[in-house]
Amino acid sequence: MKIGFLAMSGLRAHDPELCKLGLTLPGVIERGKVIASLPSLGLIYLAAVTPPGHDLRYFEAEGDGKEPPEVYDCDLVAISTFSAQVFEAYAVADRLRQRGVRVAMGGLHVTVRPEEALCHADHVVIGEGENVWPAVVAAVARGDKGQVWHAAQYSPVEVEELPVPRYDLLGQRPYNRFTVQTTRGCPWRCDFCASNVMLRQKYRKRSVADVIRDIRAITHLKRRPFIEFADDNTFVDKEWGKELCRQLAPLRLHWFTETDISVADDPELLRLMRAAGCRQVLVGLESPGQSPLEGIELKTNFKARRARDYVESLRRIQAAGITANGCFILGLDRHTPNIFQEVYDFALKVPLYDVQITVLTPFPGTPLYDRLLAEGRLLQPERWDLCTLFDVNYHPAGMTPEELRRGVYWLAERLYTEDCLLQRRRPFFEGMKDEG
Ligand code: B12
Repeated sequence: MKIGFLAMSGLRAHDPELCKLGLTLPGVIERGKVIASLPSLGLIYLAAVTPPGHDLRYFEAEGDGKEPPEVYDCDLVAISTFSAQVFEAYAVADRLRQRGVRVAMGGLHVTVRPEEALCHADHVVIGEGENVWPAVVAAVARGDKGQVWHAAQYSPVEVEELPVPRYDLLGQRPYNRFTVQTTRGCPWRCDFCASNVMLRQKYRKRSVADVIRDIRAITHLKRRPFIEFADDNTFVDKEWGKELCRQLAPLRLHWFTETDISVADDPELLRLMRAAGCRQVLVGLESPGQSPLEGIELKTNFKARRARDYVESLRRIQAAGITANGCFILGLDRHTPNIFQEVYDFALKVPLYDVQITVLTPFPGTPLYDRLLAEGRLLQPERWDLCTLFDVNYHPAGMTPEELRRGVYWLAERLYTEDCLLQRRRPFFEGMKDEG
């Protein structure tokens, strides 16, 4: 069969005022360019586990959600879904099926809304795809009728056994960065976490040798790629992290990852990360003060406990020559309209090289979604297209939706100007100069 893997690319946001701001603020434009073009790692993993004998192609539907005409030559098309683009993905699936192409859908969104997806796809996969995908392909080849597949009914995905993703299928698209996974999951279970539905298993680390093997495969396609680790929390295990860095260093690459604030506790790890080419760590701080962080995790209270040393920890990371991208969620239950000024002050106090502000977003499948639905606080339930992290779709507890929107504009207009970027970044570069 001819099998197509169709990723939905580009970023999404609907709030017109914020979109207008995004087009003008230097800090937003810069970040948008960096991440707008990343390949779908999930789909190239599926390609890697597809049984031999099929002709495989990778496609991307661009930011406008339009599929390239070549997908219609396929017998089967696998589509990966996030909530924000799922209506676009359903529309593509409908068009494909009208033209006789069979469609399989998987990914974060359909994992929690399989019945909804079954109205648009022949096959819908719940959970991690690697171990169930060969069975889906076999079923389509036999002409079986469509169904919902549960990954949990297949042997669990052993991350130590993952093959090299099929980076070679990506072709000549001008990607800024290539994604590699070193770990799956996160020990902290935040109630809003949008990766939550895939995090139900325990935290899993891959073998360092396999990670290096995958990066080498990328370097065959692009000599010095920038690597983005598509992890939820890379450096939970510090000793494993040090070994990863030691083996990365000889490759002389630059990379970015997401991790929690505890990297700052280990000076040797920070030194090895820098030497291994780490350029930035993205850390979910969520809120500058302790109180709003109380109870956001289902089992632990890690972030609330760490909040009091956030400033010092971030300074240690940046003093090691690694820029920090501090992420804040605006509109947590204990946030009042003061939060916007507090985040601004915090960002300048550290000062943070990069800051990401997003609004609390009830993604389907999260405890947050269920709670807000039960409390009658969702503005438009099931408007999945609003799950962008930028569109307000709930009643915050400590302000009105409009106050939250206005506060985000206010803060964005201050954090992302040329002046503020300079103010936040100059100390980092000066620190590097002092180091010689
Ligand atoms: C890379 C990335 C992107 C890339 C995506 C590139 C692409 N074309 O796919 C870009 C930059 C385009 C992007 C955009 C957005 N992203 Co993003 N992104 C990520 C990131 C960092 C890594 C994803 C990844 O590679 N995971 C690893 C792979 C292996 O896992 P996976 O994709 O889930 O795939 C597995 C399973 O889901 C399943 N599977 C997936 N697809 C399919 C299909 C079939 C047929 C089958 C059988 C199985 C299957 O099998 C795979 C292997 O096990 C995550 C955060 C994170 N750390 O995970 C956020 C994340 C996925 N993004 C998120 C969001 C919110 C967005 C945006 C809405 C942001 C915005 N406002 O624009 C947009 C969405 C617009 C769009 N185009 O879809 C949320 C998604 C939440 C959700 N439930 O929908 C996440 C979780 C971040 C977060 N914590 O908030 N993103």
